[in-house]
Amino acid sequence: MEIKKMTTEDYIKREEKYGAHNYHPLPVVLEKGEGVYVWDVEGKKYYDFLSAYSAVNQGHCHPKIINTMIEQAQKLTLTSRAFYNSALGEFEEYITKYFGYDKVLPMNTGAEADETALKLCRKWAYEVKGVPENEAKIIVCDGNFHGRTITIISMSTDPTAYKGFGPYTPGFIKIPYNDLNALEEALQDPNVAGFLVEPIQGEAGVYVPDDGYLKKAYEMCKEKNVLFIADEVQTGIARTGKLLACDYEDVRPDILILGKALSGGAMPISAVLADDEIMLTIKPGEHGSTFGGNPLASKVAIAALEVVKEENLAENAYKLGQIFRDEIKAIKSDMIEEVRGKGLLNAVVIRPKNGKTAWDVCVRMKENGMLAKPTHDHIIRFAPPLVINEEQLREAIDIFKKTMEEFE
Ligand code: IF1
Repeated sequence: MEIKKMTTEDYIKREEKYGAHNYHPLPVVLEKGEGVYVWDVEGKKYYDFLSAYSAVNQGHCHPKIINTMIEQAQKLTLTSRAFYNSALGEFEEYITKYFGYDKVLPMNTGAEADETALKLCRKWAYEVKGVPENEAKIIVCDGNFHGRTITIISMSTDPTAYKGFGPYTPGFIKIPYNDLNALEEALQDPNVAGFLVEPIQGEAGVYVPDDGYLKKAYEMCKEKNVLFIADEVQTGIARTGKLLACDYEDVRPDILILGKALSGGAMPISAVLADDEIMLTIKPGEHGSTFGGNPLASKVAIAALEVVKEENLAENAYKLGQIFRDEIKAIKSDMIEEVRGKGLLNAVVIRPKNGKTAWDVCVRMKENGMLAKPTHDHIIRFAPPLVINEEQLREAIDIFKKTMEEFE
């Protein structure tokens, strides 16, 4: 029998037929990755400028991370937390010293880590702050993205995220992002326990708040005995040119939420960091996860964090991010409306032309050997693995430049 090689079209059709339609991917089918590159099933090579939404900051299949993974996978992968395992404590000590917190609570996905932070905040409100039972409120920002669970979409102001999934979890106050007056007003409520914020709003379209916003917001929270909770799932782990985006303003969140690049993309690993006063309000049996803190994840996360330091990824992101924005701003195209971002988390706002939108730009860019994904119709996010070097970055910028010329 003749075996016919599957085409890109075949792969896409199979997913369409058997998979839920909760995504609309670019028409490219990837099968291999290394560093800043990925290859599709037809052997075509691309620059990856999405990095799995900033999960592969360390580059695809980083040898140190993968070797650690293989080694641990052959030894012990999962015990559940019913027993101790020999790797978890090592991870806990490593990550708490790395970020400077008393304790860590390990989970798997970003959404779970956000949920964990919300539970911690509420528990702290009742046991430490003295908020009356079931009255705690948490302030969140319009345009936020923290994941897909029912409680998290209850905080969302994006109908695509929440519509049709009610009833919603109560207890949230929504205020405009980057608006200190609105925060001041919301903080007047004595039952407010926390302020949950992304230091840069990713999904909303890479919105960078004004300088000083995070610092001032933090100080205002302190004044009212309210926890400052930073969702650094996307911005953390060197993406924005510092280890944490909050580092730009010397803000140390009371609760720090990490995910994505905590594993370098090898597996889902997330974590919540806080000091004892907060973390110890959750007692045995009150929270957890079958996979959270598993030995495989523990070893992989240590390796992934080591790579960030060993390869100076924050410094590289800082330096190359500057070059990226300067070069993109210098491109003469009436389709480029705005360039914004920090480090290697950047967005280009696309002005539609002759009916061509950000989606068409991304499809053409794919044909030219570079992958990025539009968000909200008119924004393209550019977030390459942080192991990218200047020569590779400039080559990718040239691909974007050439692509824009094709729309002239
Ligand atoms: C999808 C965006 C990125 C996040 C922040 C928590 C989570 C995320 C700040 C939840 C997840 C993702 C999920 C992904 C798209 C994506 C995304 F476009 F929505 F904004 F990264 F840019 N906090 N972000 O950004 O983490 O549970 O997914 O592990 O397809 O939904 P998760």
